[in-house]
This record gives sequence, C-alpha cells and structure tokens, in this order.
Amino acid sequence: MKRILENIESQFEMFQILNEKGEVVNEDAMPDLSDEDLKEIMRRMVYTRILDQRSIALNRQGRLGFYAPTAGQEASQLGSHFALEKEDFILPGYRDVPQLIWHGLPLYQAFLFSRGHFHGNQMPEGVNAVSPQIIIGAQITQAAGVGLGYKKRGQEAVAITYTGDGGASQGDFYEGINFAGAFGAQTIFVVQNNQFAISVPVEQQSAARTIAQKAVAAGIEGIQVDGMDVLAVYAATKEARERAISGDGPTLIETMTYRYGPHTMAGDDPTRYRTEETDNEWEAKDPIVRFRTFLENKGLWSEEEENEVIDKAKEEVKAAIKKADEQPKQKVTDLMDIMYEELPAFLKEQREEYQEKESK
Ligand SMILES: Cc1ncc(C[n+]2csc(CCOP(=O)(O)OP(=O)(O)O)c2C)c(N)n1
Repeated sequence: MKRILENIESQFEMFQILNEKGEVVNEDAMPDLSDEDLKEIMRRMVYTRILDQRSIALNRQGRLGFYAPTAGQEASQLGSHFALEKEDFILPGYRDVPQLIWHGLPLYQAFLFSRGHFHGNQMPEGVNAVSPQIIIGAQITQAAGVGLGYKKRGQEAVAITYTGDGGASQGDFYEGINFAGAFGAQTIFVVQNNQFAISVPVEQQSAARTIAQKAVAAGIEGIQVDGMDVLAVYAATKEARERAISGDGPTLIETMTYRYGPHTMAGDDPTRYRTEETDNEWEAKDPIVRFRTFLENKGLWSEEEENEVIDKAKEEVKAAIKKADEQPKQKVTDLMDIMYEELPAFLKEQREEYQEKESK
C-alpha cells in the first residue's frame, strides 16, 4: 500500500551565511550592509559581551539584583535588533536587555530594572518597547496584538517579541502565533533556542525536531537560523520585517544558540545539567570570534578598535551604575502614584500613612 503520511521536518534546515570559521557559505543570501554597518554590529556585540561580564561582577558584589546572562546569544539578540527601525516595538523576555539598550533604553535604567526599581521599567518617550517580561511567554500574545495594531493603522512598523525554547513550550506561544497568522499581524516572533529552559533540555520539551516548523500550523513563515551567525540572523529578520510590512504576514524565527553562563545569577549551576564537552562545542561557534574573523579578512577590524569598544563599555557601565546609585530610593507611595491616576479611597488612607512614615 502507498504510504500517505509524510514527515516534513527535513524541510526546516538551518539557515547560515557565515560558517564557524567566519567564511561566507551562502553568498546569495548576503545582506546588503555597508562596511560601517558591519563594524557597528561588531561594536555592539563586543560591547554587550563586556556589559554581560560587568553585570555578572556587579551582581556578585551585591550591586545588581536580578540578572540573566547574555554571553553566547549576542548574534541572536543584536543581529535581529539591527534589522529593526526606531518605530518598531520590542516585547522582550528577561534576557533581552541588550536589544532594549540599543533601542534607546539608558543603561542606568537597565540597572534599575535589575534592582527592581520602578524607574527601570519606564521606557523613555520614543523608545518603543515594554520592559522585560519575567512570566514565560506572556509577551507573545501581546506582540500579536501590537502587530495587529500596526496593521490596522497602516503603519510601516513591526512588533518583535523574544522568548526562549521554554517560552515556545507555553500555551501563549501557540495562541500568539495562531492569532497573528489568522489576522495577518505585523509581528516577528524570535525564539532564541539556547537548548535549555533552565535545566530542561529542548528535546524534553517538544518532540518536534525544530521550533521553526511550528509556524506551519499557524500558517505563517518559519525559519531556523544559525543563532551564532549574526549575518544570518540579521538577514532573516530583515526579510521578515519587509514581509510583515508589505502584508505578507508574521514570521517565526528560531535561532540556534547557547547561553554560556548560568540561567540567572540566582544560584543556578549549569554543571549539574550540561557537560563541559557540550559547552566547548558551542563556544567553538562563538558569534563574536566568527564575525571578527570575517571582518579581519575584509580588513575591517583591528585589535585597537576592539580595545576602544571594550574601554568605552567599561567606562559607560561605571557611569551608569553611579547614576543608578544616585537615583532616589523607591518609596511605597511611588508605587501607588504610578499605578493609579486617582487613588481609590482605601489606598488614600494607606498613602497618607506611608507618606507620614517616609517623611520621618
Ligand atoms: C509562566 C512561568 N512559568 C515558570 C517560570 C519559571 N521560569 C523562569 S525562567 C524559566 C525557563 C525559561 O526558559 P526559556 O524560555 O528557554 O528561556 P531562557 O531562560 O533559556 O532564555 C522558567 C520555567 C516563569 N518565570 N513563568
């Protein structure tokens, strides 16, 4: 009898432009970026790696609160962000602070977010983003809504949301991509598949070989991209943005990546669920090393330039943490004033009580 069931998973091959040695393996897909753009992407990745190292150190000194390390994921985060415009709206997860910074969130506010200070959640005027979501997947349906809003207004902009492989195991993910597909929302869903949801490997979360193929069920475009290849991530996001704006619908981008560090700085020990061998395999794919080789071969990058970026990052971190330290302490009355335009009667009483305490 003729077999009628066919597996389509093999159609989702990983898209790559630069291989692990920094060689172009997909000339046709090479994005149209100027030399200056290429250098800017490198600067941002190097800066973010330093920011990550400094943030970890600050956390250990007790000077930062919640922090989710980013090293290893720079190409996924910054390659996708580089394809965006200022008017695009970002709905990030807790690990996606770098995209917010390059979208215009001042560094000292990112530090305040980390400390749980309300000012860290207040996006400055013109920074189209919400603060990082801690609840896994909760930003995904919202991103479908923002993308639909752009469509209804006829605006040339997209909503982009970031989650992890764990986020793609949540019901919100399926609802979000389905809704966006059904209504043609101008939304890009980026799943940074760093192989683990805390300690749970992606294989235990889903029987699907790729997360990208889940797009098929939602009737949207889906692609799996080498998330350690910044050019591939950029090219895929750029095309997804153009498609969304021209009415061709949303896109799901799965970036294959790895977080080098612990899940967060709150006591996670990755050696309990990852082997040194796997760590080494992924570190050999490092996005910065690979892109540096590519730029050096084109005569576009030098050690001095890299050192300049490193120094700048260190100085800016120092200034930003100082500025964060100088912010007025958060008060209970602040929380009430921010939440309500007009306080309900029962809180008015409490507010008076707290104001009296705070003024002492
Ligand atoms: C709704 C919900 N369930 C559980 C948690 C606890 N939690 C925090 S991070 C995390 C894993 C998320 O993994 P993934 O989406 O792959 O993102 P990654 O941390 O790897 O970037 C879990 C389960 C949470 N924050 N929200």
